Amino acid sequence: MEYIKNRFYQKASKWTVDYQRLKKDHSDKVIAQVTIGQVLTGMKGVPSLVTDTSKLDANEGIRFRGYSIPELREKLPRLNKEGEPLPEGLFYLMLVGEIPDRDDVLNISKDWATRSHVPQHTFDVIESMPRNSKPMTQFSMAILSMATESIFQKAYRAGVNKKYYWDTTYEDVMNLIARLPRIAAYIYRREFHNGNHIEPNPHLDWAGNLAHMMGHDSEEIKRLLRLYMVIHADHEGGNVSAHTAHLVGSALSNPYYAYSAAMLGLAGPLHGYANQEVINWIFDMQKSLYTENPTKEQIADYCHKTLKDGRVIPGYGHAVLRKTDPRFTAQKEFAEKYIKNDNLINIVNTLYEVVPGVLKETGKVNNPWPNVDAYSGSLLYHYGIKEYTFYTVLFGVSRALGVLASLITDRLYGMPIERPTSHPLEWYIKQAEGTA
Ligand code: HAX
Repeated sequence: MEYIKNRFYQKASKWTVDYQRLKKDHSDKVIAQVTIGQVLTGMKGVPSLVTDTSKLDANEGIRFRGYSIPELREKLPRLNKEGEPLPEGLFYLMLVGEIPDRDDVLNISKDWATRSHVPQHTFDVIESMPRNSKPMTQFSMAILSMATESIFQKAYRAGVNKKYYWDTTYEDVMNLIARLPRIAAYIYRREFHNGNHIEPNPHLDWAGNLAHMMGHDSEEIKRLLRLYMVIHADHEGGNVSAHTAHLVGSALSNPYYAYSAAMLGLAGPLHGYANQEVINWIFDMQKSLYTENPTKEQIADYCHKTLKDGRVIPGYGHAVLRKTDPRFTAQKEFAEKYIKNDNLINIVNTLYEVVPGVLKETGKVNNPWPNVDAYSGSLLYHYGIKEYTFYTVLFGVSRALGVLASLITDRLYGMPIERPTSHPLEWYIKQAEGTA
């Protein structure tokens, strides 16, 4: 599969020249000012990262190398006419910067199948963890345990020239992505199917094989997981999981370390764990209202109660977006096309009518609209993946595509260790008062 690596290198070498030229000739150019408000609210809007794979617009949502989600669903190769695009194609697009043809995508599927062997000690690490370890803990630990396999780390220790760091990073990234479905499915089957594991099928695509190894072999679930893996793959560079992978990777930690750390960020309830919280919260609502079919008014009351209790409504709001997340819309359209009358999906749709108004009433929520996590759980649940404490792992499998593609370019560009400046609170107070 050398040709994809070579194609990436041809394209990315030109970007590297731009990166180095910008650094050399324009380092003094001022591009933004930073306010105290930005420092105190999570550095929102501070341009400080270089990420080529995707860009998030507050109103329009995500574009991957310039393509919106509807455009990707139209243009990326798929296995059959009716299906969803293969995530392999999105990975190629994010890495190389061009829409791949069908052969490129099938070749990546094959390449990942040949790289997908998970070392036995990784399964042993998973097995050694108590049954009450959260699936995301197991997932992150399993990824970390594979650092023994890092080709980058071995090459670094052997004294490889820094201009070749990207090459072994590429190999690690391809191996790591290839193995994630097996690891995720293993954790799932251990946790929810008495350790009755299912071997991979090397003839299946990456997402199809994940569904197969989880024991959900229908074409419908495979189609859903392909969509799921595409829409969760990247969200520019500043979100917690992407930023963590970049930050840890900037110390030249190997890709297994960087991605294991990223997964611990994704596991937080304000980030990827929100996809579990949504379902949990809806079930709590049904229990507390003694009905499976709450009315619009009951749902609105429950939302008010959640806010009164000092909690967030999961699946709503975003640090950057200011409109309905197109990843939410893609899933809603999928449900409208394929699913007739599902109770949980009906509730998710009613929430969409109710929650934005409730959040607007607070006067403080900057984005009252739903994000990707508001819909995803209800679709998985509908197709029989009901074990919602596992949902963030599926998000984690997908997120690898974007952030690890970025890690390869980080290394090719020769990005330095990341090291922003911090000050004591007193320093900011003096700045505000003009007494510094
Ligand atoms: N419910 C209740 N209050 C909310 C809220 C929500 N869904 N979204 C924001 N707020 C509150 C914030 O907690 C904050 O309150 P305080 O001033 O009292 O601290 C205020 O509104 C302003 O916050 P913001 O500027 O609108 O939002 P942030 O950028 O600080 O946070 C979050 C963005 C996504 C973390 C936030 O909207 C949230 O907590 N949402 C619910 C959890 C969620 O769905 N997370 C997933 C986000 C998408 C993602 O990363 N997926 O992986």
